[in-house]
Amino acid sequence: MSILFAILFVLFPPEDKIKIKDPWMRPSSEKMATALYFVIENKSETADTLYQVDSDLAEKVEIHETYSEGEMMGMRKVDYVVIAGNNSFELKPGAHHIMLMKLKKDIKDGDEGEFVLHFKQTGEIKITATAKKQN
Ligand SMILES: [Cu+2]
Repeated sequence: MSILFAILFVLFPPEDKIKIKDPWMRPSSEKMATALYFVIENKSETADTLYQVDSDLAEKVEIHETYSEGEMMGMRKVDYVVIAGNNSFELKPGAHHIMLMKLKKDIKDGDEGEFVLHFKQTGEIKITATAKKQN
């Protein structure tokens, strides 16, 4: 790191515009699916968009929403979620979630998993989620 850059970094630390709170996932088994949840806080004036999530835990990772049609509840893939400026967005059971499909290994209560969240404005954010049974 150059000295100039180091000085600039101290004077103007990068702002934490997007914060991820309370990431957790449900325990599950190899080859099965599970879901990841967290709260996205957007501290900036500008809206941001989560459009991709990467994980080594599963062969396929998608952003899902839950919907109801009459008595039927289902879930489906969405391309992104938008977090409005100065607002937060909660991924939670019965609502939006990150779907992990075809797990490469068992996820037991207390296990941790790393994820990379991709935002249009903020770029990449790495998080660690802990597996726990629903509270
Ligand atoms: Cu789903």
